[in-house]
Amino acid sequence: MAIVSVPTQPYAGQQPGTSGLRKKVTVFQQPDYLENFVQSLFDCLPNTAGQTLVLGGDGRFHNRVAVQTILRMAAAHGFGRVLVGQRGILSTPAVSCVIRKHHAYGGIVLSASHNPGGPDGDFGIKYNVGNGGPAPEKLTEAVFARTKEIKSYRISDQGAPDFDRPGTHHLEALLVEVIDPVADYAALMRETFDFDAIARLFRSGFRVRCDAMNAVGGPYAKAILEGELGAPAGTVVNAEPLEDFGHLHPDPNPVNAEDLIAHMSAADAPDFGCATDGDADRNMIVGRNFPVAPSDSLALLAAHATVVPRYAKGLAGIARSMPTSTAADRVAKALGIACYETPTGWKFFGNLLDAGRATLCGEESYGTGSDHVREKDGLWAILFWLNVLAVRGGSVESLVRAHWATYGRNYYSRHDYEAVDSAGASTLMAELRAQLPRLAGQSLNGMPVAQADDFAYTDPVDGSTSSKQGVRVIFADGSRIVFRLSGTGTEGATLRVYLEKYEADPARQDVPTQVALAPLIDAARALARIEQHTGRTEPSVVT
Ligand code: VG1
Ligand code: CO
Repeated sequence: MAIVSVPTQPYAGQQPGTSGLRKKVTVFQQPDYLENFVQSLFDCLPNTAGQTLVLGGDGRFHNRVAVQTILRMAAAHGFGRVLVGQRGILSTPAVSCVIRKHHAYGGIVLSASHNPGGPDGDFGIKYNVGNGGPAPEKLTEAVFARTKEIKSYRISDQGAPDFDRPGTHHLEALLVEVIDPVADYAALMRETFDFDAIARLFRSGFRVRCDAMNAVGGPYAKAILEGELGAPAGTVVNAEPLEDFGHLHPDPNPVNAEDLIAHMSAADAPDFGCATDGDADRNMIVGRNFPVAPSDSLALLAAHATVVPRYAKGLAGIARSMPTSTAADRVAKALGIACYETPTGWKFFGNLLDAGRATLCGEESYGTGSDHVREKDGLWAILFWLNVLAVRGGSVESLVRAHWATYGRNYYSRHDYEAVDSAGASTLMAELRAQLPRLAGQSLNGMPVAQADDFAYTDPVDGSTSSKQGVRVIFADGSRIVFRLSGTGTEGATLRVYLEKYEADPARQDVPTQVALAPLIDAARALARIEQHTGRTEPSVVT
């Protein structure tokens, strides 16, 4: 058995986006495509000799092949140990948890998250650093630069060991430990939440429907909700991770999780509905006939955080991504704690969490998390809600309405124009940017603009800067329109338009969201000339 050096040619465009390198499966199946990227990554990681790497994925098509390749490459690179999830399975938050608990050097997550899977779907690879969080931009840019000049990669010519059963194997000098994907994560949840209170809630007859969408959240939700907390068998549905997610699109929003929405609108609806995405870092919360906006969820969890044992002493601060609604800012203000506004993507929360400046973080895209790991965490958010409901009583809807009555309601929606022509989308953004200097002081659709800019961020901890993170138009009453292009799509470009309007008066908090936002929607379409640039009169997805 030997380590061999294989000559290779660079591939163009191996550029990590918002959340790792994400491409069609067919792209990843090209000869040496994954190998080139992994070698480029390893080349950018200093002092890995003898270190521990964590490895797993969401079980989608190509996951197993990729695990085998990466094990053989880790063995050729001098790592001491790889902790690999049994059957190649580890959710994104579980990778983060395992890295931290075992003081690993870093970890690799094989997932294209909420993108569709299967042979015609997407695949992805993300690298997480020693704090358990996504690689910072400095590292992902270095890896991309390296992919352009790679000439060879190193790999063991030995076959990868069996990772379907627990056990320990040697591959060259590398120790491969097959770990239970759930155990460390379940232990962390047990330390975080009041499991007795949640178990009592289930014993009282409280009914939950948890839709894992045939993705990686299933084993975690089954073990914890049904196994540990005593929820009846069948509480978790679509619980087996399938290579093609059973043709579901594991993107938990009211559009893609329509089956859950239908169950939650039925006459005999359960008390609480929830879903997780492909890699189980996202969550959707639904009450009876009542989907909760992710931005509201972050604000509400922050407001009730002290009922959770881990946060009993209060929060250090809250962080949200820029397009996320300002509902959390109002809670932070009331609590007298800091609120940070970061660019889109979880990597920007890492420093704030490490420095103890923020405890809870969230994004409008169904992502919520805290300092318990360095990723957003779907099941954690579900358990947080159950803990709050168990202690506070009431229903999902009554909790949200009480929140609005106290803090006001931030009407919120995101309009996605998916798979549009890339050149048109770039021109649209360029035209918007060109208009920025003269927008402030003007009125759009009768609404005076207070501020218009291209969001730039300086990390308060390490001083690093990120510019061009999204065009935002802020109106005099605090309403906002944000425009940005997605960094996770694999077809053409996706334009995201984020819309937000604040309403303090409880008598006006019950308008349908799209109606409440209509003047902003019209203003956004006209300002960005969306139809002219994309050819679309309507968004493809509204959440
Ligand atoms: C999207 C979301 C962003 C999220 C990212 C990764 O990015 O908008 O909030 O952090 O996906 O989520 P973009 O660039 O397409 O807007 V996941 O669940 O893929 O790790
Ligand atoms: Co995800």
